[in-house]
Amino acid sequence: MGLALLAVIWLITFFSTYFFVAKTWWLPHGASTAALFIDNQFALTYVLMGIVFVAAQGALGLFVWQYRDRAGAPKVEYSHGNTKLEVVWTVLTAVLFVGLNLMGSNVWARERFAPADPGSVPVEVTGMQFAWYFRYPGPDGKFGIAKPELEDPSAGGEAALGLDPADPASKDDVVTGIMEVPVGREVEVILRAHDVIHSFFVPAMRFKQDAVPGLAIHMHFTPTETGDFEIACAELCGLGHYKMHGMLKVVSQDEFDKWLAAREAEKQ
Ligand SMILES: [Cu+2]
Repeated sequence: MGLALLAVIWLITFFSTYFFVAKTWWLPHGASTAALFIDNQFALTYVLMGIVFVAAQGALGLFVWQYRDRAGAPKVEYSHGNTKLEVVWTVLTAVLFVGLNLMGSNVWARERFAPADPGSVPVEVTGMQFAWYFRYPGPDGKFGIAKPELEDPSAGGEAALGLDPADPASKDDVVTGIMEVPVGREVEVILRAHDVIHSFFVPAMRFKQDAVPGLAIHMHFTPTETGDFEIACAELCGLGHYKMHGMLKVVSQDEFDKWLAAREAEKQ
């Protein structure tokens, strides 16, 4: 029985470790400036935790077998633990967790607490059950006022966001259903939510942030490659959560300018 349990524990350990080592279900290719650091931090965390996991499960299997019940086995002795050992592994764990947090906090804070570059591209991203809307400020560089009482999600587009037509700054605002940005330039994301908490997740950009009703959350990222990248809602936000899918198109500056001008022209 001890041997069977050892085999089960080691097999579970082997297979669960295998899928991480073989990268069977892994992150998509990273396409932003923060991706390299985040991926390295991610890998380091997995390697360290993997070593601890394999060592602990290996020892567990071994002990299950070694201390099995058998004829002539010494009488069991129960201990109340070893204070010295407990202090050692608690301190080691604390050092590991705090250390990894401090290492990661820099890139985390850089996207959130440091303001976006003055030349960044502002895009307001609004999550509502169950779609993403993207708003660009237009040639005046200013977002018009959006009023909660004017919001009408069933109408879609500008009306969904509650743009106030009386505000001159809102005249040239462009609202789209896909997000398009130029490559190599910082994108300032202003995150809003209409109804419940959503989470704006762009795996290829290694970008994820909750959108909270009543808050305008400013963050930024810099795409480094052109292409189409998926946007998902990473917060279980209701029955239609599964279809809250969007697209991020990263294009050249030229293409971006043309696209935005065409959206602008459509408004007139
Ligand atoms: Cu959502």
